[in-house]
Amino acid sequence: MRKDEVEIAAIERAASVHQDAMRAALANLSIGMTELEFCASLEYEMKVRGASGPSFGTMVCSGAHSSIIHHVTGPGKIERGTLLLDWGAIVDGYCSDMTRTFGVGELPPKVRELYDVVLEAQTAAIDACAPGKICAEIDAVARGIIDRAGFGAYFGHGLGHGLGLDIHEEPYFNDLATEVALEPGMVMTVEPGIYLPGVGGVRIEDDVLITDDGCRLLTSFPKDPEAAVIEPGRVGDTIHA
Ligand SMILES: [Mn+2]
Repeated sequence: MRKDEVEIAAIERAASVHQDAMRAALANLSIGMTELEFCASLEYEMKVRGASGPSFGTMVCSGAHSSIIHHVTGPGKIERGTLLLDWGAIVDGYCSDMTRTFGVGELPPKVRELYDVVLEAQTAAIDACAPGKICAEIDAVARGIIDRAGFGAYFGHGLGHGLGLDIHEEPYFNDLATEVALEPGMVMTVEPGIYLPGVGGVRIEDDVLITDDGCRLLTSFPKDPEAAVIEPGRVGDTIHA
């Protein structure tokens, strides 16, 4: 569960590859391409940057598909509106994992409402990560914010998981992890979400390293609501940091 410096460096390389690949793939995104076409483009861009493969089945969820937690990337077309992307790379045997929710042309108003709640929950949970904190309590930080916003019934999974050689490792952020404390060297995802059936979903996920006095983000892709709105055909311009 505790990664050493060599392992952490590999996870950071994987994160760098998956983020650079997304910038390249988004620059070539266009309305009407299928989820599978975008998936192939993204996985191509990861591999040309040195990934041995995606760290799990890349999720491209267009429109209402974003409300399906385990949507399988398919032949549906990418339209104007919500586009949820969950992806990661394997580099030197180690996994990265990230989710961003974009608005192609626009974030629909209801989805933008969800976005603000999910981002607040994710930010608060990351801020709470530190050695000695109980994993269930970190989960509760995010869940409490989503509950109070009225969407508790629509956050149907745990807050996150360890990652390293495997995409899902101990420990886990969920309500069962009442006796597991964070320790320096643990690498965790923080990925709250809200999914309204038939309307759309939002999930925002980053990878964090638990440090001696708190935590440090290993991923850095923009996530403010303005950065989430992308214009097909020239989206690379808006995403580049
Ligand atoms: Mn994950």
